[in-house]
Amino acid sequence: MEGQQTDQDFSSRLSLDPPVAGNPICCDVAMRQATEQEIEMLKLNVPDMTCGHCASTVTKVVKSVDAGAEVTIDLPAQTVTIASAADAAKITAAMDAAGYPAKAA
Ligand SMILES: [Cu+2]
Repeated sequence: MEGQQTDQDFSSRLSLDPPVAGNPICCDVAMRQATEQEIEMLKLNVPDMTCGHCASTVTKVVKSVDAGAEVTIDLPAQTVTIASAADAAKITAAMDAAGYPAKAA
């Protein structure tokens, strides 16, 4: 019977799709909004970055501006590649203040 079939489909769909504890809809929306922000790739030349300690300081400085930033450091080339939704000027200003002036690579 057609009605019965529909009921079965509905209940099996429910059992396959339980509500996920700790992951309410509101968080899902927040996540989606975060990923929809414009992520810009920023490649900077940081001549004062000379060792691993500098590299970790630079990473911390960038992450203090945008905790979600992806920071890739090429120490021999003294470049930092940053994927961030934050304003590039804010990032370079923070690096400057920390003693690591940067310019576009
Ligand atoms: Cu250093």
